[in-house]
Amino acid sequence: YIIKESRYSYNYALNLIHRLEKNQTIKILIAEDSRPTRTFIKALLEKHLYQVMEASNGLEALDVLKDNPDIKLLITDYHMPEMDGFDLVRAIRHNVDKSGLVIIGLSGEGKGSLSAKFIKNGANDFLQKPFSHEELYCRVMHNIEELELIEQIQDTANRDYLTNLHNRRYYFDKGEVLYNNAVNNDTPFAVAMIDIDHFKQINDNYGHEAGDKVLVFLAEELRLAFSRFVVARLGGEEFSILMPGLSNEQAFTLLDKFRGMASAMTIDINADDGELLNISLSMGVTNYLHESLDQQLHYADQLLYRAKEAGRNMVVG
Ligand code: GH3
Ligand code: MG
Ligand code: MG
Ligand code: MG
Ligand code: MG
Repeated sequence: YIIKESRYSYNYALNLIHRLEKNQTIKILIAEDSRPTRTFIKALLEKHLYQVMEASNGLEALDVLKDNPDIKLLITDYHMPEMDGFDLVRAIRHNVDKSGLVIIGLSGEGKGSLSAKFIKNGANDFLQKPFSHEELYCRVMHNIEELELIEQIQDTANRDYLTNLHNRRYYFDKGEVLYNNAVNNDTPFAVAMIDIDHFKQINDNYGHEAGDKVLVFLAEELRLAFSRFVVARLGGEEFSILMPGLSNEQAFTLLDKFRGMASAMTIDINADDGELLNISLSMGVTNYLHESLDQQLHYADQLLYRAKEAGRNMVVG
């Protein structure tokens, strides 16, 4: 099948194989009042393993989009009853930008100016009727590839290059939303600060690369143990975890369990003599809602400092 379809392009074949491997279905919505046109486009896209949904006008399309936030691409006609293509695009762009949902406008025969208007109203691209199979596939694939590239870039911008944990930028963006939720709903919101004890000694004794290996190792353990929560590397050997919904006691229990586990871990830094490293962690945790996330983090940091003063390898909450 792939070989048959790959007459379109080598890239296209790779893209199909990739999607098959990941067992990934991409959802596309078609808003078009002409049933034959809708059915025609649907059949073509389904051949290429896209999951296709249908709407017969703009209002219906908005409903389908609301119920299916994972739709990646909308193909919309211009002339439709109830709500036309331009109004639909404008309504969508109120909330979702071009990297959130790709929109391809369909304009009728001989109406070139509609294409420009689709773009002006916020569509990513357009197709002029009548279009060939190849034209449809190329536009759809090209736009989805672009969307995936943007998603990759956004993800890279939100991650720490060494550990691949979330970075400060993501932490504070997401944290602000979670913090405001907790304030508005009067729900608990625990914030933890975690710092490796005497980390400088590891660098001094075994080299910076060994230090990096410890950071990568610990980051992976944190990611696994706290997968339900936002885990970020805020800098150096300092990590923070946002735990919405957890009381101070619940958070303390989880963190102390992790602290105990971490102190028992042996880390292979590929030392010449095969030596394995041990580390310990100090932590501060608070779920008292301060006037901002920043303030709460600052308070968690003060508790962390107390853990250091009291002898390290300890959680203070
Ligand atoms: P404490 O128990 O008081 O936290 O002592 P510490 O030595 O862990 O703390 P200190 O703040 O004195 O030193 C932190 C060290 O972390 C210093 C810095 O060189 C090192 N560091 C920061 N970022 C990185 C990194 O990305 N890789 C490595 N290998 N080291 C780093
Ligand atoms: Mg129409
Ligand atoms: Mg320090
Ligand atoms: Mg430290
Ligand atoms: Mg530190």
